[in-house]
Amino acid sequence: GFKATGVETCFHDRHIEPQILDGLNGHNWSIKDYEARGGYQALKKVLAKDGGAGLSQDDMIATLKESGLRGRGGAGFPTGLKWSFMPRSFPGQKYVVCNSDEGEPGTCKDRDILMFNPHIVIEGMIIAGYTMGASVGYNYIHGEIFEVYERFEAALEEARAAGYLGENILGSSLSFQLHAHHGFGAYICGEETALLESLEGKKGQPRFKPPFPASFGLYGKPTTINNTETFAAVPWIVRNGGKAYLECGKPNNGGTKIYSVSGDVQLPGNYEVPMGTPFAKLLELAGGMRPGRKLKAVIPGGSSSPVVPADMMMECTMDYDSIAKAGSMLGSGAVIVMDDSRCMVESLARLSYFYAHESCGQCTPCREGTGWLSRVVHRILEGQGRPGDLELLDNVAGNIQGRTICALGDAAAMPVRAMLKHFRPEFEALIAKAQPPAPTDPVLPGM
Ligand code: L3W
Ligand code: SF4
Repeated sequence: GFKATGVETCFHDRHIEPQILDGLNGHNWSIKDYEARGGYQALKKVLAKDGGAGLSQDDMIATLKESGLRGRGGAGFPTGLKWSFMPRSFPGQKYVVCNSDEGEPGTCKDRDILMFNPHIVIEGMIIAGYTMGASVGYNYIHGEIFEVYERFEAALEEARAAGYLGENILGSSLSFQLHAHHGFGAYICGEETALLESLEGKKGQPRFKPPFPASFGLYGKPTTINNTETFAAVPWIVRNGGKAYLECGKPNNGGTKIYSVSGDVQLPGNYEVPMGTPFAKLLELAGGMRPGRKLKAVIPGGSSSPVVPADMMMECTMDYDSIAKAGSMLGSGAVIVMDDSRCMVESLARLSYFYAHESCGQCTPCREGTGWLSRVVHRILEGQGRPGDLELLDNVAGNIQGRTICALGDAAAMPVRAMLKHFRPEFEALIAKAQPPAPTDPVLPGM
């Protein structure tokens, strides 16, 4: 069973309260409960409804830049910088979009944020609308978690009834409409431009970038897209200040981060801990390894991030910079833990099948290459590997990487290369034991 944990945040000698998953600590998701915990105070602070001076759009951008908040969906792009890209003087409609199309294997944090603390996302999005002058927002929710969509719809109803959404919010000049939309489970619709296409009612296929959504987004209008957890971080930052958020984490890696810890641990679940928490500490929070088992490797940031062997991982802290130094990516924070019972060929076979299945087929290197990767890894697993297969895998991966429209191609190629780099002997051993395939045509004696 996967458990949704409130958080156990202790970092060296400091105790840091959960900022996003606080809704799990004996509270419920409703607006009353959220308000009792300080909910919508950030919006009131921005709009100067708390007797304060309010925060201008420039103040908001400066606060976010100071906070060190980086995008929680996978790329880690600085949020303050992204929000500053939105053209201020654009005369037409602008949009704010929340990417809740959580589909990365291993990732299941946005689902819990929306289920247990939906108003924190709504509040973050209203503040985003205010900051960027966008009066309409959409939350695109993964299609396979319909109960989450229903929960978010219910929270929207509450927020409208309380006057936090709609025209003249809390009697101010701010207007912001927010709508929920659910997809149908295609992984590629989590890519921001495919998401926009899907939201427009078209087939979810990525667009070429540039232009980036900030200049050409939804219906061709300036649009800012952030991950659910990124919006959810904003109210705390507004209430406590950018500096306080930065100091929760480490330089260039501000705040807390939710890690979905899965695989061979005793207490799989979502854990919100400060950026820079040692991996060893996170592993301990997740109950450690199963009895009698040793850590073999970790995929630290969802299936798209390269695997890291145990000894390297135990040296890492959980933040963008430390994981990058280990040759991987923090990604969306899905920490897949593998013990010494795992076969790396089997793990890679499952991953490569996923990417072949989810490729949208738009570009040849990805459409054809992901299929080749999957088939070759599967034949090695099934005892049909051939000499030269590992070179073939590396060659195909190299011909995908950097040659596609979107990051799915890289995401399929990088894990293959990392597995071959760190666990090559496992692949070689299976190929050395391989039996030649049974002939498909009957061969008559003497022919
Ligand atoms: C304006 C520029 N905007 C960049 C914006 C851009 C985007 C953000 C990051 O991939 C990764 C991928 C997956 N002017 C800009 C600009 N932007 N330059 O900044 O952009 P980018 O291209 O670095 O990344 P991306 O295409 O958003 C995201 C990896 O995340 N991943 C996937 C996770 C999946 C989930 C999920 O299922 N929920 O999170 C995990 O590792 O492989 O590398 O907004 O527009 N000059
Ligand atoms: Fe589609 Fe793959 Fe090309 Fe992305 S890289 S646009 S998923 S074919």
